[in-house]
Amino acid sequence: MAHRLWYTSTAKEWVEALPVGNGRLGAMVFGGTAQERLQLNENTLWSGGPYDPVNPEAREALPEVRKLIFAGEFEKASQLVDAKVLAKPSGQMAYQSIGELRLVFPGIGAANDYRRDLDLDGAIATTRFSSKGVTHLRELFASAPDNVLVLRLSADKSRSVDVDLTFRWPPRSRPADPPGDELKEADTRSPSPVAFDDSTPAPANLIVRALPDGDLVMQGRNATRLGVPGALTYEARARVIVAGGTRQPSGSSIVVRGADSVVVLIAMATSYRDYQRVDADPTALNEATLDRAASRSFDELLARHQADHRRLFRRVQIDLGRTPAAERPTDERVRTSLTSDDPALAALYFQYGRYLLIASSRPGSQPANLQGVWNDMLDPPWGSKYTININTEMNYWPAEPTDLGECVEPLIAMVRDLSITGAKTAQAMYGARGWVAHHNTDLWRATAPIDGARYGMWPMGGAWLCLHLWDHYDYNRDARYLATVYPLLKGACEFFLDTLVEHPNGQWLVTNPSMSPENEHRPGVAVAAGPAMDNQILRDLFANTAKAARILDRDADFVAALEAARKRLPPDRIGSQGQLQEWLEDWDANVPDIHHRHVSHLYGLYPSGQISVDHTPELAQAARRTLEIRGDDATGWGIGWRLNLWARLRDGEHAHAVLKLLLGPQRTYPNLFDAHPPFQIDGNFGGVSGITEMLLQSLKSPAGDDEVWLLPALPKAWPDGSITGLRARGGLGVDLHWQAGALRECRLNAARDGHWMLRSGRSSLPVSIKAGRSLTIRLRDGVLAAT
Ligand code: FUC
Repeated sequence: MAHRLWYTSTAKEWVEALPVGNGRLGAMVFGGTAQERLQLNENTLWSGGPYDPVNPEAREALPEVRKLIFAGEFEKASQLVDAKVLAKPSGQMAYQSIGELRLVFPGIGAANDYRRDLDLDGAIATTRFSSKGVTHLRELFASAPDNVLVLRLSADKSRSVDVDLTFRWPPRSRPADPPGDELKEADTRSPSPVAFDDSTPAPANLIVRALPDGDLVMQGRNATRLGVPGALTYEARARVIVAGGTRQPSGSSIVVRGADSVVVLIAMATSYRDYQRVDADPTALNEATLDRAASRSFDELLARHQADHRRLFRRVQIDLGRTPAAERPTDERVRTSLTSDDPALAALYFQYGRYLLIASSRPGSQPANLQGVWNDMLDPPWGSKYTININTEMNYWPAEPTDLGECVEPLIAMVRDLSITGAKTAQAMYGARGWVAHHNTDLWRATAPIDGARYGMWPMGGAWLCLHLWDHYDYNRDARYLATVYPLLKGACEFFLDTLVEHPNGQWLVTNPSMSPENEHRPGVAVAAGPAMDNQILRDLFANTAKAARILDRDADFVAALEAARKRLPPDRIGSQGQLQEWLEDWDANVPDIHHRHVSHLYGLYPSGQISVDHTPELAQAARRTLEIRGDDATGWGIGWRLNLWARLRDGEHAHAVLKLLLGPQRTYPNLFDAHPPFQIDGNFGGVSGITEMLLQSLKSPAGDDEVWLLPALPKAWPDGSITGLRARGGLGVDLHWQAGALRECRLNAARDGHWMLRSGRSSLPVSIKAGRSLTIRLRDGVLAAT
């Protein structure tokens, strides 16, 4: 089924422009007619250079901080963390836009029959309009196999393409924000991007020029930030290939006249090799890339790109039904989505999210950051970095279930780096073995706590990321892969074996200092010992690592130590309001913000499966109570998380109401980017996993069996539909078709031998399937049966 975003007018703001990306490179296209902008990104262009911000004073201060926390002196503990424990600098580096390619089309007058669109299946953005009797067509895609952006300008009359091209640095910056706080949307949206903004002077050392041989280049140096000197050089290079017509360099522009068509190949690179080495040669890289790409025709480049994209994208197909609302332009659908009946918008959002993950996270690229790979600023909100107390994890929630496991590779590679930088932090700050990462990281893999005690004093970021390493195994069960990440899991555990401390009750082992991200339990104070989320994450980390050791037949003593520690982690507790307690003490009713966006203590329900309607009904009920008290409305990602949680509670109607909020104009921009606000991509990805969780859940029973829930939270609004190509743990492919609100047929395709417990409503059916075989299941009178 064709999934397209489409519009009848030019983008007026960045959040109306359309994204293309190949993991490494990103571009936003505005669809201007007489003037066009491609806002450009390269995923290693961040400020600063290799640095290690660990504060050596921390080690001495931490025992005192622990004491203060156990004594209930939270304000003092928080002040001591601010004074002695935070990293130096206490902020990290920011992801930078490289700038833009500007195109001016001198011959173009008033445009009619205007349309621009993004075809998610073809991964190509197109602008089409006519002016003075000529129809103009502009196509843009980002090729992973050829590592370039490809733009073609053409017209239906020969010799009709006249264009001046030049590069320009990013047009604007923003004042820095107080860390962690919510931003005002007005501070973060571009004024009128299609009209060029020339207000910012060129950064020092920036060069833009047109070379006589036809390349346009922009070269520069990244920014210094927080005293960390900019250590990267970068280059954007466009090769302008003209059919018919003339091409002339002119100062910092290339001037094309009377062409039949123009193909512009854009390569971008920096001197970044890895988080320690910055000696790559961007010019040599770009020249080689462009020479290779220019040896292929546009059609060949497009065919290679689309084959590559479709290999991933087409694995999953979704149909949630179609109403007349689906005939309208995308921006209108978003504007009216709160009141319209438009199930196809949810399907479009689902496939758009998969498109965005494919476009922002590919083997060899950086992981998707807070904005994927798309950022038009030098100083974007929260540095557009990796916030690993929810946001980065959420980015990867849909990857395994929607069969984009390859896209997780950059995340795994980042954790590998963090295990090295984080080992230094563990040693220097805590005197501990293993490795630790706090609530944020960046291109340079900084791992020490930043921003302030109430945001950063949380040693669990690396441990949470380890769940993704494990899930990548669990969806595929490839022991060779598991052996490659086992040392990372083990190192993450070692840190906690060394730093968990005995609670004054003499029973529990708890984290201290820590916090429940980023919620204050009294005004201005978040530091605490053993918040619920930490215990839940550690239960998963210890159990998964012990399982991995057993599978790999290693480290029996270590497994015993993990199991002993795991038994002493505090259990989840139910508080006086019937809610799941966020902390060891029942503070929930008196916190400054009972509607806080984070729902950290519900990690146990989703993404983890420790809490479930079947196996821990009281805790599931308490989680529901917490969600009711917290309320549905939140930031974009906050709503995205709530969606997944309501799906796990198997409440399809509530999940659907939350999804509507997410798709509403407050939380979704005209280009379907998620609005925190401002734009933050995690909500897009949380939305995809939430829709998936409504249709299929892959869980573990306490005995360790793989349970597969079919249509666990199907809402009335989607009576008929299908989704094919989803994946469940253990290498199981799942296709679902439903009718009149009930399962019609489920086809299971096993990639490896396995046993699964299928569940639907009150019915369950154990199945065993051999690798490469399929099985078809039907629901008859509410009972699952193999056909
Ligand atoms: C966390 C969240 C904020 C924001 C930031 C990037 O600090 O609490 O809402 O998403 O990350």
